[in-house]
Amino acid sequence: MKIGIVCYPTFGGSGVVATELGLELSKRGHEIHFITYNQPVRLELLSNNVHYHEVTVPEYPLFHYQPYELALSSKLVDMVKLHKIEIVHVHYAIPHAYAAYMAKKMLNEEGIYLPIVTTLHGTDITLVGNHPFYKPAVTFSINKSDAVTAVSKSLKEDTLRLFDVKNEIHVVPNFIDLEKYNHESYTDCQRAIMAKDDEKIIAHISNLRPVKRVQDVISVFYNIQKEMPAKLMFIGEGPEKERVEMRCQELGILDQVVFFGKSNEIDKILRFSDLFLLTSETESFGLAALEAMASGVPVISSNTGGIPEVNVHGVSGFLSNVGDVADMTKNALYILSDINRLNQFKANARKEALKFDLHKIVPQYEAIYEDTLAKCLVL
Ligand code: GMT
Repeated sequence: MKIGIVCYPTFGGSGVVATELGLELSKRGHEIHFITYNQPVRLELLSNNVHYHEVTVPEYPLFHYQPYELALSSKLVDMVKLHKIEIVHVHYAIPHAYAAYMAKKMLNEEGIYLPIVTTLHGTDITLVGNHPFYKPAVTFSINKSDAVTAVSKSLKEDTLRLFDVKNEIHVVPNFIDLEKYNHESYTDCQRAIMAKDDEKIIAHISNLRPVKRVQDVISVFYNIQKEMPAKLMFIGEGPEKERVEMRCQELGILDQVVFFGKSNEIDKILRFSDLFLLTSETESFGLAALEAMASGVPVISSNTGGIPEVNVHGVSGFLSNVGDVADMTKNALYILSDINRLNQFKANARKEALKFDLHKIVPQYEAIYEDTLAKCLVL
């Protein structure tokens, strides 16, 4: 199949999933066309089967806001015609599903039918999409898609509760390339760069938006390091970073926290981590928790949204109510304080991650594309 993929090209989870999906589909023989405003961060190599088409929005003094949707829908029309793209898969409803629908209508005028698959990722439904400014357009775009998927059961339920959706929503969970997190080649001397032998390594990865409640990460880590030597690997950039740095300084733990910024070496950092913290207010899936689990890192998380579908309480880690720092600390210390118990949780985490093996999940998307194309041919 010739498949167009529209996504945010950033470090956010939806962009990562879209990129990994495109790469795996290309290995499975499909021709993939990424259409977005930058080359996706995890898309290192382009090949015969993987193409990238940049959407540019020309500056004009009259524009107070640059009309990205307009540029995207025009680019989609051009690329579909030029490369004979058969189906477009958009990740994150805003504004991608809307722009794809406009492209579809334009192509219809020329007798070309373009099926659209929309994947809902989380904040496009639970935070931003639900805002009255966007809700009518998001509802419309979901209902006009030829197929809709959500990355967890919880997100499907949220979508049905918050929007007047007429379409069926298929749950296709996020996935992981387990090979990438199989770290036989990394040596212990690389651990020494991050921490001393007796220090436990705690990790957090996010885009540091308020929804991630990163101050809770700092509070839990502060409590842990009072009980045992520990270091915090803090990975990501975002609006909360400065406040986090200031708080670490106030608490006197700045030298125990390593700020990595945006990193392409997450797998290496996770390889040596003992515990992963995900304290979000809301989280439709929690891809970062799955990446940690695939690396054999147990997860201490909040029990919100789709996280319980990934992190299994008492098996791969523990779940606590949002903001319950005391319970998160108790659970973290329970895992970290006994080496046999820690090793058991590490093994469990890796085992739970196997459920999300990309070889099991990617064929589900292929089946949706095939069904959608077949359905559209009949129309
Ligand atoms: O919240 C983020 O970190 C970014 C956001 C995105 O769309 O880029 O993540 C959402 O999609 C991810 C991939 O499906 C999910 O793993 C995240 O849980 C989800 N974030 C939220 O729901 C807050």
